[in-house]
Amino acid sequence: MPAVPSSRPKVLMVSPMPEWDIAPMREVYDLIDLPSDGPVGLDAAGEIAALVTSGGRGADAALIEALPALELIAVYGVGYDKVDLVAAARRNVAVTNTPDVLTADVADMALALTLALARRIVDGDAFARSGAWRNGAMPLTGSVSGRKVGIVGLGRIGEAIGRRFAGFDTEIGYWNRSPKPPSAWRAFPTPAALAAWADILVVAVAGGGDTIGLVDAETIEALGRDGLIVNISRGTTIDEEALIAALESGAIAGAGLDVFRSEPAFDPRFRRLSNVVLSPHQGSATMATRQAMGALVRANLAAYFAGKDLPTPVVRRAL
Ligand code: 8YV
Repeated sequence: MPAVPSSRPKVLMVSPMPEWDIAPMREVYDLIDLPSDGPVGLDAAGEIAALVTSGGRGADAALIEALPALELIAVYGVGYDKVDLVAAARRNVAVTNTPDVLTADVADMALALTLALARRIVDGDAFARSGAWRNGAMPLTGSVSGRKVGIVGLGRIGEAIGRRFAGFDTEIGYWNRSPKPPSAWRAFPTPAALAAWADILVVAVAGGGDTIGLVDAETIEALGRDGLIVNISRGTTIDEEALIAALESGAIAGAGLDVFRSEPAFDPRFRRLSNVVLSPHQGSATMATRQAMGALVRANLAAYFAGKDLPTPVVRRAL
């Protein structure tokens, strides 16, 4: 018997999502996985009105152009730097993301990396496990409390990071592209000026073309030999070559990194450095947050297919 064409909306899954999102989505939509060689061989390409993608994968111009019926790109993440917004606008495609629900966990990760780095938690764990402790104490570490923390990018996540650091009796400074209302936190005119003042530089700025290499060699060197750098934003926001050079030469003391220029196959030189704490892009990766992110992706899809206002649009469709 020939297959009866389905009248359910077709949704292209560009990146995998947890089963707790897939199962309810499968009840309503025909989910189509993007083939590993791209959209070219997709039979249903002309019927796909919405796609779901991760922050890391996004949707490039070739994918957008290959889907003539596309009207919605739902990003499972707050960062939409990998979505080609120009191509999306050209085709009048709406874009949604998952802001707010991940702010707390990503901010927590910035603190976790800072503490792990300064207090050498990972080294301490290895030291205790190896039995080395029996032969003497581990070398002393550095404080976080009372230090000067500079935040690059004072958006929702940057502010949440600042609030957390305030609990550590730190002085807080920041650089932000646009001015912020006056507060007890000190504003700096450039990332380099902020780094020259700070002991710990936390990068929380959005990714994308505007911020590639924003934390450059000058900024990294300005931090100084005792300086620590923590990145929970995107690998692109720091000049990674300059960062590796500074870590190798001791121009800065260390780095806590949740993101890398190339993920997951990050630069192997990081693995050889003893002054880094590496995290495999775990900022939003808790059960509760991933469930909330998935719910928001599903809410955006549902609203789109019902013709209602999108709950968390980055870009709306022009009518
Ligand atoms: C996710 C992220 O790792 O929100 C973002 O921009 O980078 C992360 O929360 C990713 O999008 C989940 O797939």
